[in-house]
Amino acid sequence: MTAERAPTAISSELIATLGRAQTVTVMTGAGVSAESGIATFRDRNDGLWANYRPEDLATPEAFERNPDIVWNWYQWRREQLSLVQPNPAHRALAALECRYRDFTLVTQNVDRLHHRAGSRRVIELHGNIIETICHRTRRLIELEAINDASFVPPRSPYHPEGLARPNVVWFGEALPASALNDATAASACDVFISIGTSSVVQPAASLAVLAKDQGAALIEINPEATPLTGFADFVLTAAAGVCLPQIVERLNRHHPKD
Ligand code: BV8
Repeated sequence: MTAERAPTAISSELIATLGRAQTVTVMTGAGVSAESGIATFRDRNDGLWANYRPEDLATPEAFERNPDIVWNWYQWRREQLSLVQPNPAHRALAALECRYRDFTLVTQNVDRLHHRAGSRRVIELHGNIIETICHRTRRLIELEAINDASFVPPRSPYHPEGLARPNVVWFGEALPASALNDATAASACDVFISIGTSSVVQPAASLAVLAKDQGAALIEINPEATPLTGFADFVLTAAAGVCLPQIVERLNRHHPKD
């Protein structure tokens, strides 16, 4: 456990950097959904799933071995999602998008809370758990159309041995080429803000360093230090739901939208 880091203030230089930026790219991880009550990947799994590590469940091998256990884990996560709302961090990012002609939100999260908060230009690097696909053909499945409760997971209508699975990218699976290409292109920006990610999962974690190598000012927002902290130009040791609304408020005050 890293030592408790004192919260850092939002400097006027950070606000000025965002105020004069033309292109802004944001990368979010599970920490942005933490204040909605969604456990992060590196939080301990509670209750029902306490004996499992996400890395052991979010893989094609785990699904081949125990499709019912993996399916039920995602059903539990979908249920958790149906009970929560976007938090002030999600809403602040939707407001930030309106300030810039060229703003891209790249997320590792699969919960679609950015969409529910009103963000429009969202690149989902790891898919989403709202949609269901056939694990053999990868065709989208309308779950309602096949909700045959006698099978867990439901059988796919598209392949005799097909099973329903969430439309996420599992560890060991390739990211959607179009999403990765668009996110890589968006790393060429004036400011890159990395929020609520442990910066461990690849290739997502390399985008922040790529942005910095191309001349972007790099901001990290996270209550804890990560492998990215040493590269960042600005480090905000804070919860996203606390500091993002403050950033938006100060930008609107000192750099009103033209
Ligand atoms: C691939 C969907 C290749 C599933 C997820 C180098 C290059 C390429 C690959 C690798 C590589 N090294 C290793 C790999 C393999 C692997 C990998 O990265 N492993 C890690 C564990 C080392 N990568 C892959 O397998 C990727 N695929 O590379 O394929 C390939 C190419 C061709 C053909 C075949 C294969 C696929 C990775 C995608 C995995 N899927 N999600 C699901 O969700 O069920 S990743 C999963 O982790 C989530 O999406 C999550 O978002 C993501 C990253 O974690 P974080 O978001 O950072 O969450 P975490 O809990 O770790 O951290 C939360 C942070 O928030 C903390 O820092 C905390 O301090 C902070 N926080 C807490 N509260 C707050 C907060 N911050 C702000 N405010 C708060 N209130």
